[in-house]
Amino acid sequence: MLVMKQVTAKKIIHVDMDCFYAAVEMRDFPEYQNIPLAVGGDGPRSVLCTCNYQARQFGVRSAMSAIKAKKLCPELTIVHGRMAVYKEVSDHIREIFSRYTTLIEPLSLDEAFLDVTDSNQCQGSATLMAEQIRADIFNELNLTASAGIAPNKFIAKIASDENKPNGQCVVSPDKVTNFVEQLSLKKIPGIGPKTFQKLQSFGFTTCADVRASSIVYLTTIVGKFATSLYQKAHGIDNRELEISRQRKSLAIETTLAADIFTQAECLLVIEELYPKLLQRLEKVVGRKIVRQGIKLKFNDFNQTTVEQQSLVAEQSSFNVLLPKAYERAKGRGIRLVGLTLGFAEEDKRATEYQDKQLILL
Ligand code: TTP
Ligand code: MG
Repeated sequence: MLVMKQVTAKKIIHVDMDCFYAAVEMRDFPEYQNIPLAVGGDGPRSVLCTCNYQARQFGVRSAMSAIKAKKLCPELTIVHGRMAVYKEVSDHIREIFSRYTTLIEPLSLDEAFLDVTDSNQCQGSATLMAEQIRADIFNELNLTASAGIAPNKFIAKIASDENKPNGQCVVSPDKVTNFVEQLSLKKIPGIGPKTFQKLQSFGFTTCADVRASSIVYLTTIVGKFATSLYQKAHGIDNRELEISRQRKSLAIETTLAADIFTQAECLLVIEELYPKLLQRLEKVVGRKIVRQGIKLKFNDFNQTTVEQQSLVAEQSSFNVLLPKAYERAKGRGIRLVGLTLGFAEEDKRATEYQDKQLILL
């Protein structure tokens, strides 16, 4: 007798806070509430972390230079971030998530995937759970969040952006095809402006275009990324949640007050950064270093990284990596210097969510 195993679709919620840092500032300082506001440095060379929706109406965006933002929106107020407060809010939203499921994959301070497939809350309705989570966040923290509800992480993440701010979007399994067909390839994680341009030059703009093609042909354009792209265009994403996302690297960097042009100046910056890197490393417990690297950003905003295998964080090795990175400057000024360490992958069950995970083992 043939036994059919019924495969039920997963229920994934992606929650993402609305203009997170800026929203916290508006909440805590009412004078910021009705004005275009950004969080970041306000020096001539600094970039914005984020901005509120009023500022976005002027075209201001995250990661934009303060200068450009001010040009677009002269009345923009830029305030410094308060990381400790954002971290506290983040801990609180994670506690809210944990009321609905133990399967949580935080992506950053303000966003996380939740797998609620087996959760009994809200009669098992992921849509209602997302509404309830957003209501909890609003009632307890006076902040708004948006959510995407879908059968996999890829669709849930894109869906959470659809009805931002303070909205949610449900893509049920039978709606996945419709949802992806109209989707611009720009929205697929991993497709940056350059790859998008390239795909467009070959006539691919939406997922529908990719669906009509083949992996073999796509490989000639985007190489190894073709299979993943083809699957995504079909709404397929079989990735499980990574329950304890481990830090893969540690980095410290500094944007310089003025561009520098010589290796000697870079060495001085490394000397300054290195003790700070060690300070941060002290807080990373029990991780094995496997790589160290140096990053330079040039005054045309292009950047380069040079890495080497390493088991320790040696300042002398950073110095050794410098000439190779420096020669790529080809006369351009250097506006940022960064040091990075890469860690070995470890047992995924090891960290933050260990206590909750015991139930799952
Ligand atoms: P995002 O969720 O990307 O942005 P957001 O929450 O500000 O806005 P949205 O409503 O579109 O979700 O990032 C979350 C926070 O992370 C953001 O408030 C500030 C910080 N951040 C940076 O510091 N630098 C960056 O380049 C980005 C994109 C975010
Ligand atoms: Mg956000």
